Amino acid sequence: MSMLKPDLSPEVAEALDAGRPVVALESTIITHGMPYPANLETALAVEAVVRANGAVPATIAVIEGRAKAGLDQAQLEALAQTRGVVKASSRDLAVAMVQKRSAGTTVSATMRLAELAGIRIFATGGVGGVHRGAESTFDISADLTELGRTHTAVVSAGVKSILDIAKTLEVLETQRVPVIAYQSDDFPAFFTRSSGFKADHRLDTPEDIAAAMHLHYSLDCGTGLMIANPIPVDAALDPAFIDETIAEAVAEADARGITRKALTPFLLQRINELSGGRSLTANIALIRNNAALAARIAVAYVGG
Ligand code: PSU
Ligand code: MN
Repeated sequence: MSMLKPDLSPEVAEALDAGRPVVALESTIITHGMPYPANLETALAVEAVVRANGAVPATIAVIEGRAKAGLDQAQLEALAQTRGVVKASSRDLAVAMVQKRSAGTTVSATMRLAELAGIRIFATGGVGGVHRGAESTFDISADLTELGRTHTAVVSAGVKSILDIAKTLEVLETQRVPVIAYQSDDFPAFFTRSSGFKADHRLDTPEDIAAAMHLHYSLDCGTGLMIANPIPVDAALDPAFIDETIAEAVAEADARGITRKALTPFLLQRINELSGGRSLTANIALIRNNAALAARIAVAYVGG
C-alpha cells in the first residue's frame, strides 16, 4: 500500500525540499469556525504571521477531491465563501475525495495530511476534545485519537470550556500525548489564560519545545504533542462573562438536540453571537499568537 501524497504548492514543496521551516494550518476554522469575511481575513493574516516569523505557511484542505498542502488566494476565497463545504475529520477524507468535493480539514484531518506531506508542526486556535456530557453521548473528538497516533505538534490556545477540560486532559494522558504549556504553569482555556487545571509540563522557549519534539518523535511513541499557548493578556476575555456565554450556548444546543459533527460549529457560532462578536475578536488574536509561536518553533526545529 502506498501512502497518499498531498498536492504541495510550489512554495511549500520548495521549502520542504530545502529543509526550511513549514507550518501547517487547518481549514475547518475557515469553513465552519468563523463567519465570512472574518474567516478569509483571518486565514490570510495567519499566513502572513507565519511568514513574518520566518516559516512558510501550508494551509491544508481538500479542493475538488484533491488533498492540498499550501493554498493560493483563489482557493482560500472559495473555501471561505462556499456554503455546504464538508467538515472533514481524518475518517471523512477518502469519501470527500471520491466525491470530488471540497472540505475544510479539522485538526485530526490536518494532522494526518501534514504528516503525509512531511510537515511536523501545525498551528490552530482550539483543539476538539471530550464534550460535556460525554459519559452519556460518547462525544469525544477524533482530534484526540489522531493526536494519539500521528507525529505532529499542535499549537493551540488550549480547549474551550464548551468541552469537559478535565476529561480532555485525561484522554490526552491515556493517548500518551505530552501537554506542554508555553511560558505558563496552567493549561489555558482558549478565551482565558487558565482553565483552573495545571498543564503537565511547562517549557519557556521555542528552542526547548523544538528539542522536545525531536526527542518525542525519536522515542517513536507514534503520538503528537499538544503545545498550549495562552491567549495574549490584552485579548483574554473575562472568565465569568465567557463562562456564562458558553453555558447558554451549551444549554441551547441541548434543548435543540444538536449533536455529533454539527455540535462544535453550532457552539462556536452561538458563542460569537451571544458575546456580541467578542469571542471572534479573541479567537483571531489567539490564532495569530499561535501561528507566531508555531513558526518560531518550526525555525528552531529545522535548525536543531
Ligand atoms: N474548536 C475551536 N475552533 C474550531 C474547532 C474547534 O475552538 O474551529 C474546529 C477544529 O477544526 C477542530 C474541530 O478540529 O472543530 C473539532 O470538531 P469536533 O468537535 O466535531 O471533533
Ligand atoms: Mn464529536
